[in-house]
Amino acid sequence: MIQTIQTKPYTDQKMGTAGLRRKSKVVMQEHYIENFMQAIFDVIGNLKGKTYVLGGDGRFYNDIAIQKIIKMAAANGVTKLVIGQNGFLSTPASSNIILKNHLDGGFVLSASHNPGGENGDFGIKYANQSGGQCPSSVSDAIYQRTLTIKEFKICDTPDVDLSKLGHQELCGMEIEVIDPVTDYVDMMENIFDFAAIKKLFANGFTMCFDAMNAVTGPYAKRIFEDILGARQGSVVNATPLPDFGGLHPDPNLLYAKELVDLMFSDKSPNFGAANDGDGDRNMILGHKFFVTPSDSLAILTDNFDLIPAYKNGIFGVAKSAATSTAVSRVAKAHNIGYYEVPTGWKYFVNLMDSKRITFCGEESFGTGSSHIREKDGIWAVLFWLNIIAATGKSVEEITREHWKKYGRSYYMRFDFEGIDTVVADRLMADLENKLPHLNGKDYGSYHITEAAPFIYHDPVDNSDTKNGLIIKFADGSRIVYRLSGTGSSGATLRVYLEKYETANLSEDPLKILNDLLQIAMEIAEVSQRTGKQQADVIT
Ligand code: VG1
Ligand code: CO
Repeated sequence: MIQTIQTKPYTDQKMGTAGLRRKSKVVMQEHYIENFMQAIFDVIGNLKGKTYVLGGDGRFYNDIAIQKIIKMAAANGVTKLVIGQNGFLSTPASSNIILKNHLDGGFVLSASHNPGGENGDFGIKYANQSGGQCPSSVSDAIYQRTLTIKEFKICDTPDVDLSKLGHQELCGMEIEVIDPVTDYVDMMENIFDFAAIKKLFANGFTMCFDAMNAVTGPYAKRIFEDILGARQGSVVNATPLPDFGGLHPDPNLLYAKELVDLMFSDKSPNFGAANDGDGDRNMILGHKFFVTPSDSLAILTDNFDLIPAYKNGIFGVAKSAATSTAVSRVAKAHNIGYYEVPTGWKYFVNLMDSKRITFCGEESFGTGSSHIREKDGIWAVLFWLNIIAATGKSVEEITREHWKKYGRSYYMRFDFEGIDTVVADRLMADLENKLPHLNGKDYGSYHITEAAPFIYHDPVDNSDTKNGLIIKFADGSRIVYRLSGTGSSGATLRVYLEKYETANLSEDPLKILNDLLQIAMEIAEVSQRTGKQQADVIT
């Protein structure tokens, strides 16, 4: 029943910021998934005795890819797979299952916040026993293996019925189909004060959670409506659909438009939130009010003592270099450790495992803690609800009080998409060469104090990673440039801007950051090189 099938290597199977992410049509090519999975199995080596978790965000091709992976795992000698019912599992739920059951790792079939469908994107994230995505040393070895792959192993059997909960067997491998929601809900109940949040809803508090037709619908319905008592219908777009119902499941001001329009209307609910395709990202909104992810991380960290699971104290906090420095001031005030890492959640894993940090976050709508080794969308929403329940304050009041106490980091990200990769690579290389000459230069009232690539030295495994270029100014302002590692075609240049203010706390961020934007465009010659006068996406 086990077949060995000859294959030819693909040369484009290098993982990016978060696993392998490609156009669906690329992934649908003959043996594409098979080659990639065989390379992973080959690099892991002896699979006897090993158990992995498997599931996805339900996007187009999830059902086909999952059957291929099951049959290949069996043929390669994996002892057991734990699979979410109907092939569904959010990224945070998957990480929890690995940690809770001490599994050897897992696979999440998702291109996260990228659009789905036949003309959209597909992806695979590979986590190891840490519960987080494998480190670069492992993904590099897997990529090398994909370049020389000649054959793969697969069981020639009918498809597995993934709708049926419980145990089955395939080619000598054990399969356990589980409810994807239960364990995750248990974990959340053990972290937050559910009684206080229940009381909040019982007293008439209203919310809208937009699951964007992706994987978090069933989790959100169970937690917010069934358990916490938010009124029925509080969770919208709650059924996972293969094409996300045409939505782009990226929870930001541009793509979560339905929710944003509602929250900025006169009759908005008290609280609004959205998650991305695989449930690891979050956006937080109040009535006519948006919380930047960088501020959210700072606010959650500052309020750790309101949450049952953290009230006895936290280790440090970490952020990606591109994220605003808002949380650094909170870390200083609470006298806890503070780390800046490259973009990508895998860089937080060593810091959590070594108890250096409890909380971490990225500007890209990702926040999380050491309860798992991925960012966690619903966790962030519950954290906000718990703070609101404990303080009786609104999202806007909580945020404004935070700014009053710590000052405000005005922050925006500008994405220039679909750039020719050669043009983008040259822009970054030329800019890097120019950086040493920028030190000490003045642009209007902005004085450059430091211009250098961002290099991270991991204190645990001693690896060094270069990620992006940073220009710092005398007043604390920063410009960060980097190329995206999650796109599926062309290059995306991300330009991140930050300016710290202690007095002007209620300005329009674009007004505050406009001079810096012009400086950022000029220094990198963005318009001349890309032909773009302005960014395609601003968040
Ligand atoms: C983007 C974000 C990064 C995030 C990554 C994965 O990467 O900027 O912060 O960790 O997506 O998010 P990049 O390389 O395109 O900037 V998810 O929700 O895909 O797992
Ligand atoms: Co995601």
